[in-house]
Parts: sequence; C-alpha cells; structure tokens
Amino acid sequence: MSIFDKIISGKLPASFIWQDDICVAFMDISPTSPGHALVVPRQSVVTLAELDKPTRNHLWDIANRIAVAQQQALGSKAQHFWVNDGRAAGQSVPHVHIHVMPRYGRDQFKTLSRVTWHLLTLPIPKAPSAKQRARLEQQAQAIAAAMQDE
Ligand code: DGP
Repeated sequence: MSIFDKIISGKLPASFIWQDDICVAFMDISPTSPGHALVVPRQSVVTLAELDKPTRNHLWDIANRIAVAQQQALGSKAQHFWVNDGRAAGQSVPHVHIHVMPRYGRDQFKTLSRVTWHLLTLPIPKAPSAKQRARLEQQAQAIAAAMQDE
C-alpha cells in the first residue's frame, strides 16, 4: 500500500482539492512553490502506461483544471506539469501522480533552489507544522473554490 493509498482511504491526512470516482488531488506536503498540487488516480499503479486511456486523459484534464484554478486563486502565471514516471525517473512514491507546480514570474532562483531542496530531501519523512498544514489547507480550499467557478 503506497502512502497515497493511505491518503485516499483517509488513513493519513491531506489537504484535498478534488475528489471524484477516478482520482483525487491534494497539496504536496513539500511544495516547490505555493500551491504545488498532486493529481493521483484511485487505481494504485506505478506508471501512466498501466492506466487505461480514459483514466489517463481524466488525470490530465483535472491537472489542467487545477492549473487554471491556481492562476485564478493564487495569482500564478504559469505552471510545470511534472511526472516522475517510475523509480528510475526519480519517483519516490510508487503510485503514479502528476505534479502541478505553479510559477509566479520572476521566481526563477527561488523555484530552482526549492526544486533542488525538494529533490534532496524527498527520502526524509516530513511532518508539517500546524502553521504549514493550515497554509496548505487554505490554498487547497482556494484552488477548489476556483475549480467550481470554471
Ligand atoms: P515523486 O518524487 O514524483 O514520487 O513525488 C512524490 C511527492 O509526494 C513529493 O513531492 C512529496 C509528496 N509526498 C510524499 N509524502 C507525502 C504525504 O504524506 N503527503 C503529501 N501530501 N504529499 C506527500
């Protein structure tokens, strides 16, 4: 059982943006930029190729809607859609997921250093502080509300 299965089944907490029959989306616990979200299928497989085409298309559609909502809710200007599609590609959680990482303009240095930090500290277990949890929850609710308005 992956850590994302535990989040999907409610055994671990997360700040949810979206939930439907096929996938969920929640805030990354170690964001590379404010609003960094993950889109995760309920089906517990490691790579995109293991999903059927409708599920794969649905994940990308939700990722795209989240990006639009991040721009509306958080003021981001662009985003990275990022998939580490298997262990040899640097995947640390063996459950396929799309990162939606907002960019805010003129944030090159900050984002690059955060991405480096993110990659270096991925194996270290993280327990966000109450303040960080509250911030993730607030961002999740703002993105979720903007998705409803689309
Ligand atoms: P990847 O390296 O592509 O497998 O990215 C996995 C991401 O999952 C990484 O950015 C950190 C995030 N992550 C790991 N554990 C948890 C968790 O318990 N909760 C949340 N919300 N995110 C997590």
